[in-house]
Amino acid sequence: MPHSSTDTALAAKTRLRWLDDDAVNGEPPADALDPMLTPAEAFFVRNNGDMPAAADPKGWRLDVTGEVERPLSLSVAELMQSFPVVTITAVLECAGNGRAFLEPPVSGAQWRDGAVGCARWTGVRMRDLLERAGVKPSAVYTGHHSPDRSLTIPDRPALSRGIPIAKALAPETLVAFKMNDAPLPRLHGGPLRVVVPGYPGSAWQKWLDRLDIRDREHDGEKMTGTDYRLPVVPASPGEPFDLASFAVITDMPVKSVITRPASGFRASPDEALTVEGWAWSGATPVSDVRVSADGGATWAPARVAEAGEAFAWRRFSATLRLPPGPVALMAQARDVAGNAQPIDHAPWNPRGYCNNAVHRVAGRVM
Ligand SMILES: Nc1nc2c(c(=O)[nH]1)N[C@H]1C(S)=C(S)[C@@H](COP(=O)(O)O)O[C@H]1N2
Ligand SMILES: [Mo]
Repeated sequence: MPHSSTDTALAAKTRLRWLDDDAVNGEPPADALDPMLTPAEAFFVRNNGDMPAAADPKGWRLDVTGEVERPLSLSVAELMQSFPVVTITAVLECAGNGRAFLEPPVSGAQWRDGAVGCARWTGVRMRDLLERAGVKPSAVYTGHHSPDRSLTIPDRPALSRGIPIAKALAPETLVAFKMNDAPLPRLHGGPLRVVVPGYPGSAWQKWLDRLDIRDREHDGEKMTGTDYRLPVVPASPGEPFDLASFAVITDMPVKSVITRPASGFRASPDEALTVEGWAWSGATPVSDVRVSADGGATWAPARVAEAGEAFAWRRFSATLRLPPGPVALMAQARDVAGNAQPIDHAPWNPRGYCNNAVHRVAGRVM
């Protein structure tokens, strides 16, 4: 890994492949995503800049500022004691997951399939904080702030994003201090991070120390230009594009990942092969999943576990009998609005976001 750190938290990330990047960025292989709750050693890490030095949760404060009647300043202990504590199981996916498969390629962290995970997030509702502060009618957006800094431009924030006020007030949006029932690790934003189920990972600000309420769409670091924005009309590689036609990504597309068998598997023609994995989406629920072992010529419906929590991923599995030879397994999920994962290519965009093309796992029946 590029970070010759003795940091035990990094060393414990045994399933991550570290990307060639100055910031700490790493993802697991798809088969490491097999458990319902992604274990710490396999949960991807995405940093846009440096990381705050080991933060002492005792000294940490969260300020609520901007378009509110009563600005707040709370310690982590006060936050935990002053509001109802809730736990939500939700998928966290980086908008750049799958970027490595875009054609033609685009620059940026070359995530393959693993910049996604599912965890139990425990914290307080952002809504409760904002009700305590008294949101003014002028409020339209949040601005999230944290102390991590850009690695290239001194003193500039690494990232400062926000969400529409309606999502900030939605019951699933949290300021979290636990992940999978353990104190939120520093690598994942401890002591406090934003949890915005259904939104791209960039909205899930880590090391949150200020929640600023804005009277316009937030214009913090990586909120403008092509950053975490998609063209609302199709874009073509090499052609000029009009920034005015780009909109902030506020929803993640339907997607799935095959976690079993693992890439490079060997199976016997005498035994049925079970193909399993996870399907998830943003605001529009998953409806069904189908699998193919012949490049999409034929498909078999997968069994999909009943919907549990709205933003958790759902298990799918299908049992196939395959003749000897090389196989490429594919899974295609669809949402209740009829949007299906593209078989070959998701719409190209200049920054390579939201590539939800089907996942392929190659192996051999012999
Ligand atoms: N302060 C801060 N928060 C951040 C980031 C960052 O660079 N700095 N990266 C964001 C992005 S782009 C993603 S995908 C998620 C990744 O969360 P994780 O590292 O816990 O997996 O954190 C988000 N929150
Ligand atoms: Mo991200």
